[in-house]
Amino acid sequence: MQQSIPTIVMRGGTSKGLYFLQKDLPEDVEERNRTLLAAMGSPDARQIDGMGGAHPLTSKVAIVSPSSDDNVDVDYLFLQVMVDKALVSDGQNCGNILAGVGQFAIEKGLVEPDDDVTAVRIRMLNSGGIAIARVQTPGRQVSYEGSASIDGVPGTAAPVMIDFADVAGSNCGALLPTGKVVDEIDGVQVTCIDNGMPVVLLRATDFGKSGYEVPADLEADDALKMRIESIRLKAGPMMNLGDVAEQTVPKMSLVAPARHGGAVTTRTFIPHRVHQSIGVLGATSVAAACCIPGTVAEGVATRGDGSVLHIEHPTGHLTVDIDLSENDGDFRVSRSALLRTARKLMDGYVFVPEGNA
Ligand code: NQM
Repeated sequence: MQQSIPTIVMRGGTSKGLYFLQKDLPEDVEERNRTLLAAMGSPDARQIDGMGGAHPLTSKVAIVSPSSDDNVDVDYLFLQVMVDKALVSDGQNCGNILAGVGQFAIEKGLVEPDDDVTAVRIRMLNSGGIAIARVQTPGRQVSYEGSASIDGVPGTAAPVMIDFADVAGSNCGALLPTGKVVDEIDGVQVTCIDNGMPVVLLRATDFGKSGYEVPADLEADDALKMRIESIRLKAGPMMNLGDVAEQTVPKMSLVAPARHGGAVTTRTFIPHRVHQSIGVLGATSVAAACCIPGTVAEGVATRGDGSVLHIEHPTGHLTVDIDLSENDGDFRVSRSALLRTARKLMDGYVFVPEGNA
């Protein structure tokens, strides 16, 4: 007999995943991971026997639970289910999937909706830090429809404003985990940064690239991928992440001058496939690097006077509002905020074969 597990399938930002209540999944972590691999159809490049969409951006899981922390409403654990490996990783956060957590928590009765807009305070278990997601709840019902659009998603939907208060250094211990604005790895200048996501910035031109290539062309370049992976494996320990061979961080962002009026253009390895846009916290980390003098973004990025930066990516741009200040060479990010949308796609049960749950 197959096992049925309640789940909501949600598009969160430019990603898609299964959202679960923690109580509906096995408590034992190995058993839970086996269940999630079976639910997604991993390991298999096509994920043909499961719900996964054969790409890391569509093989994601959110686990939501009531929080023991009185300052927040719910806890959110993000899990990346590898597509072609029997591996489930809690080693990174995901701001796109985060965009659907508030709606899920309200739908499942974990948060009482206010009239009009409900601010859901979410503790992010992977990295620490709190996010506030403002969910549209006219008449105290979650509304998914609206006029907000985000690049990388067709059409429009209800806006979800997300505010991050204290995510700098949440994965690596410091905004600039190596203590420097620039390091040299394999003879290439890099900037290692963590404003919510560990990211290594690299100048596209240092790899003979324009930075405007389509993701498929970068993914087809084996020599480029080997160079980037070699740098990533060395950057991991330098960023206090240890051995990152089996981890999905740090992300590797090639940067080039913006072409559409934004601050900078990115092509981001996450870390082996190239993102069709850019991760939410990936973008807040790139935005922070653009605001700090002396990083590899200097001379590449153009930063206006205000706090708003448009981070360009293969399918448009992601706008980040960032408050970054300097005190005696110490950089502090007091707030990063951005707009996302999310949409409920299916509410029901996922079935996994007996022996996997
Ligand atoms: O950086 C993909 C995504 C992400 C992560 C990845 C994300 C973030 O777009 O906050 O959202 O970098 O693995 O879902």
